[in-house]
Amino acid sequence: MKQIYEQIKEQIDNHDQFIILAHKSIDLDAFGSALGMYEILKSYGKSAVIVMENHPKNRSIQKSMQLLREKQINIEYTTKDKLIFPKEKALVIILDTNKKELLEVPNILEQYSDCILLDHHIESENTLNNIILKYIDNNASSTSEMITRYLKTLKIEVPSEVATILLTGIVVDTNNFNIKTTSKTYEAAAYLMTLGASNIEKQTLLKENREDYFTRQDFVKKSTMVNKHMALCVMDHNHYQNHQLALIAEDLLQFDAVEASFTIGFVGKKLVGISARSVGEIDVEKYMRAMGGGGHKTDAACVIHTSNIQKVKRKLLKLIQE
Ligand SMILES: [Mn+2]
Repeated sequence: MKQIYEQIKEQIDNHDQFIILAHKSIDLDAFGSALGMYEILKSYGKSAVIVMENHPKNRSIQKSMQLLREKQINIEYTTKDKLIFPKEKALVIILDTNKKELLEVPNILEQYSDCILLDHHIESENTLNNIILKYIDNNASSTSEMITRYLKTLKIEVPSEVATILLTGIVVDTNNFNIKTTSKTYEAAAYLMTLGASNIEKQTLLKENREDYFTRQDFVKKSTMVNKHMALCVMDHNHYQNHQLALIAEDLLQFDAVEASFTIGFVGKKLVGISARSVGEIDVEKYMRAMGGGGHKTDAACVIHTSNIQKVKRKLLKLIQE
């Protein structure tokens, strides 16, 4: 562990400017870890930017950014069309994904040769290669947990709002400390509390509006059991965000007998997504990998280029029956 931190430090020392890059549709785990990394770089006197989409749709991200602004915690953001750091001096730090096509800037490696990656997702054949340093910890609940451990090792103090966002990142990725949660996850959470993370603020960031809640409950109501232990929800023909699919799958896990759940819905034009969740025994990553996606045993997803949602459903049901 210490060795990997030393290797990261070496890379940081070798560069002057840093581009922090996460996956598309940035979520709280990616954003929390990006902020944590930003603080680490700041503590070394380095300048960094976090690459963000133009107008993040995720309300929790909007609220987090607003919270930082209100508390005058200055974070440098940029968008993918404004990456101006010179190639030779910049290091790209990829967080919370290891797949090229999921990156906010998929062709980043063509623009910048120096790149390191910190992630907690399982590697696959599409995992980014040609990277100076890869730190992938599948036992970590979240990238926020990994970065928090790193902060703790370095004894770096971050603003309490950043600690809150990191904690919220862990909460989201563990479905409220239910999946992928180990003693280290709680240790990371405990450390964030000592840095001033607020449970009240955390709840505020996670609050949703009533309409979204009711929409979701309608889909939960329409879900069915596909066998003794698996629930399925097929959404309508409107477009939804990945995290909306995930929330439905997570809701379904709360019910008696449900050990795994799947939500299928449109996430774009001719793009059907599946979000899969498991309480721990059933390996949903296996199913999502077979459908062209990936993730973890307990939370995985895939996206399929098609406008036929029923076909996706049939394919998934067939896989489940096998
Ligand atoms: Mn994550």
